[in-house]
Amino acid sequence: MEERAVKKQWWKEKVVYQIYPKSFKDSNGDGIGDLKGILEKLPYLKNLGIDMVWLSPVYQSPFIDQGYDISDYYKISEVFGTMEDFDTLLAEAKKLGIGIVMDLVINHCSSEHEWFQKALKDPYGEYAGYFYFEKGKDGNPPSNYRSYFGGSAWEKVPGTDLYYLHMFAKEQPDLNWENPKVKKELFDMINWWLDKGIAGFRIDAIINIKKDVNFPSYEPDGPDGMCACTAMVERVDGIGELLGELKRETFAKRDTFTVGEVFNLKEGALEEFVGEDGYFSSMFDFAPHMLTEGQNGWYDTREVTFLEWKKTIIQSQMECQGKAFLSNIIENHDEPRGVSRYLPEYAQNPDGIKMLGCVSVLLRGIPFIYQGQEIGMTNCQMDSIEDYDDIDTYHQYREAREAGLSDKEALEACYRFSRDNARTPMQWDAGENAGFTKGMPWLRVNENYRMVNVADQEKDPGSVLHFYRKLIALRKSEEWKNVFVYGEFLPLFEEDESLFAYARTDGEKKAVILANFGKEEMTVKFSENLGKVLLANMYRPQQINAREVVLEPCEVLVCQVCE
Ligand code: TEU
Ligand code: CA
Repeated sequence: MEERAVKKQWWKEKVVYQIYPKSFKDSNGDGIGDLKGILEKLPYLKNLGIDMVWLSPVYQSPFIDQGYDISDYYKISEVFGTMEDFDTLLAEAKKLGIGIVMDLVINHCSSEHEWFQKALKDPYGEYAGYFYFEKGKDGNPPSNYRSYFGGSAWEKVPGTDLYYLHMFAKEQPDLNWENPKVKKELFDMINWWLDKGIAGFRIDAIINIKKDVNFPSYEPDGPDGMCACTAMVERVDGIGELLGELKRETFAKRDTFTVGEVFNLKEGALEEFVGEDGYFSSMFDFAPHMLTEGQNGWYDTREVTFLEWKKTIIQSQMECQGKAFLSNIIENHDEPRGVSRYLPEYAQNPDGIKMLGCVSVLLRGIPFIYQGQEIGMTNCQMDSIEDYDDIDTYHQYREAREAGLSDKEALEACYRFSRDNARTPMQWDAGENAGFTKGMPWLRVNENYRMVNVADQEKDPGSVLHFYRKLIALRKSEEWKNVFVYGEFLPLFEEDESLFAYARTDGEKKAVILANFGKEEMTVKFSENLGKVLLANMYRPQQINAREVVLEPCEVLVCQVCE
């Protein structure tokens, strides 16, 4: 395909690391990660080759949804430290050339936010207009929307015949983006954080901010007679006006990096959202994650084949080639560990883990690495639902039990898909609590921390950690960054059911990535000559100098191709 020139922009050349502060490093022994703990680990992140760090929310919050329920946008939760701690982290990170990306949660706030408290005190007053306070219908909620966390998306306003909308928890009332006062409050807050010198924002659940204020009900999609609230989100028009205004009033005033958490994007809206002049710099490619979406929840997800997963990634790459820059992940704080999800049992070993990481990080787009991914952290088997601490996991467990699954079966679904798989404490060493805390960790440490931890992998040049360092260094190297950052993505052997292969080229140089996800060794034949080996997870000479190569199971090979 004719490759349109892709504008060079600073954030396109970066590698981003997502920190879930609550589970990263505890500095004061209360069992909860904090800002001082992150400060302590900045040299580790620098050494990994990280350029930007996205912090999941650290604002004041009652932690109903682990901080995605903000009660004061201008305050750091005392759980994580103080605003001085934040300012120190920001400054020290900057000294190391690391930008801080904050999490922007503006579809909803916490029910403890003063705006909502004022609205409850006067349900017909000014602050009720900051939310959606709607009359019920015949003693029922205004519509049959189900929230993401189960149950009606409408909650009674005490002492009235009104309900308020909450697409997430009832403690997360949706903000009314039709209200100019709400937009002004939010834009002022965003600019206040940008004025502090942060590098940008990851923007939470942003597709949800536009509502159809008639709140029509839709065909029920489950035995509860409700329909997913996304039924309205997917149908309503007009989000572009809101996002354009958001960008004009905030991000566009500076050279800000923004990455949207966008689900349910309408057909054909890619460039409007993340094209050269899009609302955001980038957005996450969630297509691979959506493959396992169950009809009713985690308990009825379907098996996904390697070929389907590979083709989904290729499709995303081809759709945005020359138009947009997606952000590529294998996991995040809402998803199970990529190693447990995307690697077949026989490949869940250091070679397979390196292979998966390599295939993801060298794609076209911005690589996001989630805390612990760089050492190959895996899902964590819990013994009972009480071992979890996540509102969505409780909800999914309930759904499974109500659908007739046993406790064991429901727990199995949680083991495969719970968000807490990604939220178990970072595994720093083989000591007590994996070196995460000297106190009682807020969430169980994965028992495999004695085998999977930073300290041991630092000492082993053949470890996953050392491989990730080399992988990131290759992507950013003077010699190859133009290829891996700005180069075209060319899928290869697309129909092969075990080989994940693609090329990256900037027209001058070309590299191929060959990954054998199969159980057997395979011979790959090329029309061009495989030359210099750029990266490998198994022994390879400096040069291949051949047009064919035999790959072991779980072997990944990156090499230059010459005509
Ligand atoms: O998630 C938004 C979102 O789309 C959710 O449906 C997500 O898929 C769900 O949480 C999966 O269990 C964002 C945050 O990433 C998530 O942690 C928050 O719970 C949610 O918004 C509400 O702020
Ligand atoms: Ca702490």
